[in-house]
Amino acid sequence: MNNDEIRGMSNEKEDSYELSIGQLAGLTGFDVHRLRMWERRYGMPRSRRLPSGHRRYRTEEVSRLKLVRMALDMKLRPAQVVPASTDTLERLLSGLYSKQSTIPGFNDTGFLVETLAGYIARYDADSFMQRLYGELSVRGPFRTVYDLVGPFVTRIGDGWSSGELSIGHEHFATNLLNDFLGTVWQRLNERCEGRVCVLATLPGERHVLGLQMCAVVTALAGRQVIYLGADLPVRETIRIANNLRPQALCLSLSPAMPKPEITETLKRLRRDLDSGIGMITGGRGAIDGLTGIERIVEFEQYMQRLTTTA
Ligand code: B12
Repeated sequence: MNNDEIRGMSNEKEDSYELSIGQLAGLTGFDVHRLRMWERRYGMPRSRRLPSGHRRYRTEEVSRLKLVRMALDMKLRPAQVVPASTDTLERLLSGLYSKQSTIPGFNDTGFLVETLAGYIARYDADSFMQRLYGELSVRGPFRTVYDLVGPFVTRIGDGWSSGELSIGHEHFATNLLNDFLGTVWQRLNERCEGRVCVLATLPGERHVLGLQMCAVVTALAGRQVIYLGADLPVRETIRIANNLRPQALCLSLSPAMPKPEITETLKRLRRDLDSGIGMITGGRGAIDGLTGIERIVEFEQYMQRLTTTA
């Protein structure tokens, strides 16, 4: 089944039970027979029946069942985990993972990303923010952005493409992340006395999460962030940058924008920016090989670039 078909099916019935058993099986990797068997045996995953007799599941079941899979992989018994609520599964898994966190190379990102996705599926903003701030206090800003927020954004994008999450979920998640990342870099920025970096996107670009992540790393590198956000006219970006004379103009580019348009606009920016101002681009829409414009893929490299050059 392709993405359009999946989306079409979930739009057939606009209520909170959005997934058919086939969709749920496809999205969680548990086969249809097992899902039916578990419902008979444990009453979960709970479904609602349409007049035709077909089952419909809440979209939250996907992240709950992904946690069930993680718990089964950790050798817990189906009777213990299949009927458990998402909260119970999170507590169980947090306990198990924290015991293992001392093992070198151990990584619990998958569990955390799934937990965050579960909060989004349930529109639970409080738990989502609490969890992110909790991780921030343990991991610090760089690792939270790099290890957690990046993979989480990808998870939300994939959830939307597969029909698991609605566009409303995606907007809900994006707005919460915007608040979180904005608060993090603004706090760091208060203490920055280093050179300025101007952060912007190109006209027409509405994706700003990459830019917000970039702002956190910029402030961590001790640079003062001047955040211009999305969709500013090029003329204005040039005027501000030439006035402020930053170390660099840093641009976040998504793949949604047409490449020829990006290339033209970047060339124009480079031509009209003072030559002493660096130009750094990042994000999946960034383009290699343009004279005087650096493309940086990883935030580690970006941090290094800002801190090792004046
Ligand atoms: C959230 C989102 C939206 C939101 C954005 C809200 C907001 N305020 O930001 C909304 C709903 C508005 C949206 C709209 C659209 N979107 Co959208 N969106 C996404 C989503 C889920 C996340 C995008 C994001 O923020 N990524 C930012 C970061 C996390 O990712 P990244 O670019 O890979 O960057 C990494 C690094 O490179 C680095 N980085 C980023 N910037 C910088 C900068 C510097 C200097 C450095 C050093 C590093 C760096 O940070 C990241 C770390 O992992 C993606 C799916 C995805 N998996 O990315 C689709 C996605 C980008 N969107 C897509 C599309 C098609 C669109 C629309 C055209 C849809 C439509 N038909 O309207 C519009 C276009 C709007 C526009 N004109 O810009 C496609 C693009 C595909 C393509 N190749 O064309 C994607 C990939 C989804 C998909 N799989 O189809 N979108």
